[in-house]
Amino acid sequence: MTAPWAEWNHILKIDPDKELPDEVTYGDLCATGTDAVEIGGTMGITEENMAAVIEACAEHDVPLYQEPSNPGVVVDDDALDGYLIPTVFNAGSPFWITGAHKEWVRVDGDLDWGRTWTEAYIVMNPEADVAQLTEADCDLTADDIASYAKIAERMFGQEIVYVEYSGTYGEESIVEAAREALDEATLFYGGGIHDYDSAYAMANRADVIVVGNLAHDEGVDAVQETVDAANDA
Ligand code: 1GP
Repeated sequence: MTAPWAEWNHILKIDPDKELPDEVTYGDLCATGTDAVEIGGTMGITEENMAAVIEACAEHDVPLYQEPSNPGVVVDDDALDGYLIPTVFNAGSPFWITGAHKEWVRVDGDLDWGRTWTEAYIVMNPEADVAQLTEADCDLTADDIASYAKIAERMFGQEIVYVEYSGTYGEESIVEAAREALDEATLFYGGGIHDYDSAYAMANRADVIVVGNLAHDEGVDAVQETVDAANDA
């Protein structure tokens, strides 16, 4: 079976801890033509705010994934197409590589494995909450990135490699290094995409671009531009 993300160009990531601009609804965002909505964030995430966003998006016709930041916020909901679970390859603490995952399985028992996948994150913006929380080593060269991408795919069988610059626009050469290292895995890029041009540039380098803050800061038209760019690239 082909993985769903093999056909995607664009993901809209909605952070349940952040407000939407006035007049913007989850329905408007789901209707931008994004290929999937991923619900997740690093700080301030609770089962309640996760569930509220899932419920708001579930009425709309868009693939819906939860990206839990820790086992305590996982929501069991049939409206979800699945769970995309981060594992941070350059984390300083093993908790964020396999530890949180082990706890989830220990506490919850049998997961719905048919709907559960991992994303091999390489976190690159040291200022981002995700970098600080996971104590990520972001001082990495293009060779380091290529090597992480390669081991993710070849040694650890990861189907998704995610170059994450959350909050800032990344180095295009770094994303290219990941691209060149991968044969089969799907490359996600996220961070600082804020308009058509930035979306187009990264969509030419990654398989899938992830747009987050823009939805909360600017709203629907800005997100729409990035969907158009991802599909044009
Ligand atoms: C965050 O990669 C996503 O996990 C998107 O980043 O919020 O900077 O768009 P931005």
